[in-house]
Amino acid sequence: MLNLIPNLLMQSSSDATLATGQATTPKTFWMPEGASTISREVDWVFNFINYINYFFFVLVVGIMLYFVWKYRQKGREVYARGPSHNTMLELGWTIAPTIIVVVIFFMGFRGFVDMKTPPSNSYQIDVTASKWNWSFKYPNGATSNDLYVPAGKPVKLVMRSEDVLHSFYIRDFRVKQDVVPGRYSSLWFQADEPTGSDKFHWLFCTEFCGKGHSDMNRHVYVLPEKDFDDWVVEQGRWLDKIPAEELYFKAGPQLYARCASCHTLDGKPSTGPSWGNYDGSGNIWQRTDSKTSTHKVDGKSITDLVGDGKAVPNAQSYIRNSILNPGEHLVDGFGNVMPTFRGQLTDKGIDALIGFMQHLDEFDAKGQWTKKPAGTAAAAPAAK
Ligand code: HEC
Ligand SMILES: [Cu+2]
Repeated sequence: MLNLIPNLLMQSSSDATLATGQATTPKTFWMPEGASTISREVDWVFNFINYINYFFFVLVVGIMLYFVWKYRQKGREVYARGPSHNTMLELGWTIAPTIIVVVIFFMGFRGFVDMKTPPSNSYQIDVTASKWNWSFKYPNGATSNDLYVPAGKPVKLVMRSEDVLHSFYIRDFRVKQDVVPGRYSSLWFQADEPTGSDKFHWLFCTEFCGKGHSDMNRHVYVLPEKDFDDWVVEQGRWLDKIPAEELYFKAGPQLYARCASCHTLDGKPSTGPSWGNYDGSGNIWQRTDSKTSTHKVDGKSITDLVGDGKAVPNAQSYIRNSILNPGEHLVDGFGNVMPTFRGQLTDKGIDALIGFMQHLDEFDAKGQWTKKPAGTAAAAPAAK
């Protein structure tokens, strides 16, 4: 019963920052310790409803038992009929519950709106659910099977399913959301208290999704922001395991996926210039590497910019610079809207993308590698 009191106090000062080592809400008979900022609101409504239930359970059952005892038949006497109406009583048992239910609605609604509105500075992690796995993808391209999040920062998950309905649930954070094939759903939370890497919160799939459903339990690690940054960089080094000569076809398509929303391969410009031949000057590699290119950058021919003794020594440097400082030189006809990939792509990632551009003829219009590795080196790439 006493649990309600600390929760009430916390609710009233919900913006107060927590001292370290303190859970957001205490463990109760029904709930594990709360560990996210939303758990105060959720637990408060939960406890509120729960204590109302206890109260009325005791009241109703108590009165019932009392009446059973009081009006028991004592002899053979027959009682007269009791009262059939009591206006005050009836008004009371209509109005009081209505008020309680409206209060519950507004408290629940407030929490719901909070849960549905991720702060704009949220750290985004992409989640893919499949039979029977969770995959988490971080902004630098790193992926993991357990979830790692920075402490003290709002985290937004954008989730999709590859096959059937799954449901994402972290009970300690009091967050739960269906993951539906064919659409994106999202969810956010903020956990202020780091777990370290030896403790964790449980993540469950709570939608029965086939025989491996129970294999979808994962760990959620909350790391201090600094440790998290180090972890995500380290985790992002997936590229390091790929040998240099396989880089362009093993890593290229994956990395290109992050450019595909603006750069097509089929020659049709979209937000950015197509990497295919869109202006008669060849594909992205040919037009930057050629000494006779008619490609226009900053209102001039790219040959005035790129080459021995020019501002940019070679095509590789031009492409690298376009990725790290996209606003510095602008392709004619396009606005300065490309985001910088500084800090998101390593040198090896940029190498992979340059290699991808140099071998564009080996990829289909979606960026899938169509060539088999051995024995085809002799065939000259068809001119496009
Ligand atoms: C939001 C859209 C957008 C995304 C995403 C994007 N770019 Fe761009 N990119 C542009 C636009 C617009 C231009 C033309 C203006 C300019 O030069 O900055 C451009 C230009 C370029 C150029 C120069 C092209 C040329 O023909 O001279 C390169 C190289 C480039 N982008 C590489 C990339 C790579 C690599 C990625 C992914 C890692 C990427 N871009 C992601 C919008 C985008
Ligand atoms: Cu599932």
